[in-house]
Amino acid sequence: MNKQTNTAIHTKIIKAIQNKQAIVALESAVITHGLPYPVNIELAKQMELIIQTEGAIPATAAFIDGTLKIGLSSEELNDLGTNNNTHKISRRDFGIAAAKRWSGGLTVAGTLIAARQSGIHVFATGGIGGVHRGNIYDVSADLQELAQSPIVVICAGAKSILDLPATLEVLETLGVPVVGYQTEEFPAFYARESGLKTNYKANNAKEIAELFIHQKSYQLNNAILVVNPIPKEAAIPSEKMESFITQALEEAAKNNIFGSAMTPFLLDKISSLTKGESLQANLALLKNNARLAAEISREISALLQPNLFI
Ligand code: PSU
Ligand code: MN
Repeated sequence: MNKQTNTAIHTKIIKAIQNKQAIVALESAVITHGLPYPVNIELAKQMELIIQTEGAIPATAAFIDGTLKIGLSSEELNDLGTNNNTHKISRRDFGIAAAKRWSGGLTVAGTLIAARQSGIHVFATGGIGGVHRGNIYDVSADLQELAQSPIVVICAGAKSILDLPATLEVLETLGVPVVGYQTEEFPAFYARESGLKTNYKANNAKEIAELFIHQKSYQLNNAILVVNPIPKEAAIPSEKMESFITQALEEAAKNNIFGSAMTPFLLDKISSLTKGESLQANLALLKNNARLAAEISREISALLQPNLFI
C-alpha cells in the first residue's frame, strides 16, 4: 500500500503546476457514463486537443486500477472508454475505489477533489449535478464539493432533468457564485435559456480570472461556477426537450431507479429518445467549454506570475 494516497499526477502536470502554467482539469464520468463508445473517446481527445491549441495543458482525471490519476496517457483514455466494468466515482467512493482497485470515471465532485489536491485552478465539464425534480433529498454531491473547492468550473448550466430553481437555491446557500459568461441567464445545458438569473455577467475570460484571484485572497474555498451557454447553432429549445425529460423521469420511476444510477439512467434515456440530436448538442457544448476554460486558465496563469498581482 502507498504511504500517502494512491495518487499519480502525470509528470507533465506536476511541472506545469510548479511553473504556474495554464492547466485545465477534465472529468471522466462523461467518458465512462455520459457518452456512448466510440464518441466518448473521440470527444475526450478532442477536448484535450482544443485545450492544447488554446495554449493550456489538459489534465483528465480518473481512477485507473485503484490509482487516482491526474493526466491520462492516450492508452489509459482508450482503456477507460472501452472498459465495460468502470465505476462512476464521486466523493464517497474514493476509499473503496483505491482499496478495491477500481477503474472509473470521476464525477464533477470527484474531479474537484482531484484538481484541488493537485493545485489545478480550472476545470471544464458539460453539466453539473444538482437537486433532482420531485425528490429534494436527491442532491448531487457536486454541489457540496463546489462549496469546498477553490476552482473555476466551466459548464453549460445544468440539465432540466433537475429542479433548476432548487439547484440555484442550494448553490446560494453553499456560497457558490454563479457567473454567466456573456449572459445574465442561467443556461439549461441543451437550451441557452432557463428563465433563471445568474449572480453576475462576465464579459470576458480576464474578468473571470480577476474574480477568482480576489475570491481566493479571502481564503474562501468555494468554487466559481461559470455558466457558458451552448453555441446557438447546436441549441435545442426547452419546449422540445421537456416531453423527452418527462418521459425519462416516468421511466425512472417505473423502473425504481434511485441513487447514483439516477443521473446516468436519465442521460441515457434522453439520448435515445432524442436520437442523435442531444448527442450533437452535448459534444458541441463540451468543446465550447474546453475552449473557454483554456482561455480562463491562461488569464489566471498570467495573474499568478510573480510580482504581477498579489
Ligand atoms: N449531468 C450531465 N452530464 C453528466 C453528468 C451530469 O448533464 O455527465 C454527470 C457528471 O459527472 C456529474 C454527475 O458530476 O453526472 C452527477 O451525478 P449525481 O447526480 O449522481 O451526483
Ligand atoms: Mn443523486
